[in-house]
Amino acid sequence: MFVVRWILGRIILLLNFIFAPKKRQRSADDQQQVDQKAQSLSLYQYNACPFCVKVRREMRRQNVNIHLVDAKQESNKQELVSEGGKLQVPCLKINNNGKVEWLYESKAIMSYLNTEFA
Ligand SMILES: N[C@@H](CCC(=O)N[C@@H](CS)C(=O)NCC(=O)O)C(=O)O
Repeated sequence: MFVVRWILGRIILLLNFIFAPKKRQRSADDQQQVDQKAQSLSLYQYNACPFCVKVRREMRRQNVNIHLVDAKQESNKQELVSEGGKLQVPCLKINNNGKVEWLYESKAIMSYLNTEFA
């Protein structure tokens, strides 16, 4: 089972690489604003999880550089469970001027990115 999942994960990563979406273009000023806004966000994720790949593709589409946190690493995993509430990726950590919100579900995260950055 582990091997099958590993192989499927590599196939997803390969397809994602080959069919990478086109990055949205902005003026340098607009991009700087987007980059600044994105500093308040972190995406807890696994590299080969299909739901995480979907969100990362949306990030690329929107040209938003969000800090990626590997939730396989024990300390990150513990932080996600204790502060977010459960071990599920992708999860977007949103820091609203010190008020932290944990957004689960790939669809909800993609819709958040669309609303905030489109
Ligand atoms: N409905 C969720 C599904 C997310 C999901 O199933 N994530 C899996 C990884 S692909 C997970 O977090 N599993 C928990 C674990 O690995 O312990 C979404 O769309 O984000």
